[in-house]
Amino acid sequence: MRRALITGITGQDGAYLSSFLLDKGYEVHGIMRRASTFNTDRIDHLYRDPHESGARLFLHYGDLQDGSSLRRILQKSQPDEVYNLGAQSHVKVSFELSEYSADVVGTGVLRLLEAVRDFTGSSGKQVRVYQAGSSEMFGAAKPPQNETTPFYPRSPYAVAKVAGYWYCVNYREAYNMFVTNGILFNHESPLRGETFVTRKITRGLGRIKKGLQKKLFLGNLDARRDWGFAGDYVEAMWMMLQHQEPGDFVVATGEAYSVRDFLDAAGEKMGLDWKQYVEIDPRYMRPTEVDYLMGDPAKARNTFGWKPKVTFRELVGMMVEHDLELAEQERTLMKAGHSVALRGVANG
Ligand code: NAP
Ligand code: G4F
Repeated sequence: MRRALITGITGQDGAYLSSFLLDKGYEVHGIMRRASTFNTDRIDHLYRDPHESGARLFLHYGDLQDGSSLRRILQKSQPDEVYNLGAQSHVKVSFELSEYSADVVGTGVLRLLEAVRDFTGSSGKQVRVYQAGSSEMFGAAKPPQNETTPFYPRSPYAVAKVAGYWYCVNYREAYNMFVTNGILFNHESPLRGETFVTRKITRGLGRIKKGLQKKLFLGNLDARRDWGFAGDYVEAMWMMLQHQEPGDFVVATGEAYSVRDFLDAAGEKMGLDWKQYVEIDPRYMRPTEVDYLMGDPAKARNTFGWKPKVTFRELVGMMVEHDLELAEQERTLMKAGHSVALRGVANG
């Protein structure tokens, strides 16, 4: 049985990737952070008590800021493949938590690569590493962006991702390690964090539709992104590690839409004129914005045959449906006298 270790298993991609690898017959190990509240909602449905026979998903406390935890977990889990998805992944928040973001997103990659290098040395086991690179690394570079486009990062998060990218290239060349950089453009789903713009929109409009919220406050509506479905993108991560050689691969749909386009599509699907409810709040603007990301995924398509399955409209539709249902559940709880979560406080 092949074994995979995933950092960031409790995040959106971690949940989709775990499910994908379990379906492929893998034993999956995940690194989770200790938190004072439960942070495993996205993977609870995949988890079985390890005392039960047949359990194939195992969770370990660890942190990308703590190299010794990474080393211990590598020894325990003996993985064939490591997927480094852990990150403080919110671009706007990285302007506020800049040193912390640099440490987790940039230096965290170095800690993990060092731990894998030593693990390979002591165990003799060849490990394949996937690094979650980002289209944010292209930042202000002109679209369409591909593997040869020079990076021009525009946030502490993006600068740290560029550092992580180059650590990976360096370890590949210096130690002949199998380390692959995925350069993934934005990918969304009903499991997307609620402070990223797509989910903020489907969640906000869903709550407005059900009478739970009056306004939705957003930032720059003109930014354009290449939005795909997270379920399709985790398949690309896996395909990259099955390819005979490591490399750097852009994963994108090749189409871009503005935040305004997303609002139009979500509003239409909900039967709601979003213009009546959306207001601009400057606190959601970024000190340096990334205006236009649109990827060219030709290399991934030609090298290992990956292409996206879910269209933009289907993606919006699936998120809208999910969040209307969630808002309906909240309304039911409210009617029964329960308090519902305060939204819009987080700086998203
Ligand atoms: P996400 O939902 O924000 O999940 C991030 C994960 O990282 C969570 O499991 C989080 O744990 C964990 N994490 C945070 N700090 C950590 C630390 N110090 N040590 C270990 N784990 C830590 O992000 P995502 O959307 O799944 O993205 C996965 C990866 O792809 C990230 O590296 C992101 O930067 C990158 N990426 C994402 C996209 C996208 O559009 N989604 C595009 C390109 C690249 P908690 O649950 O405890 O917070
Ligand atoms: O949804 P976003 O926060 O995603 P962003 O900044 O593109 O970053 C995401 O994708 C990256 C890949 O390109 C990942 F690496 C990263 O980890 C993350 O997953 O913002 C998208 C756009 C931005 O231009 C932002 O300024 O939407 C604009 N926006 C407008 N109003 C807003 C808002 N973004 C957020 N989060 N909240 C708003 O109210």
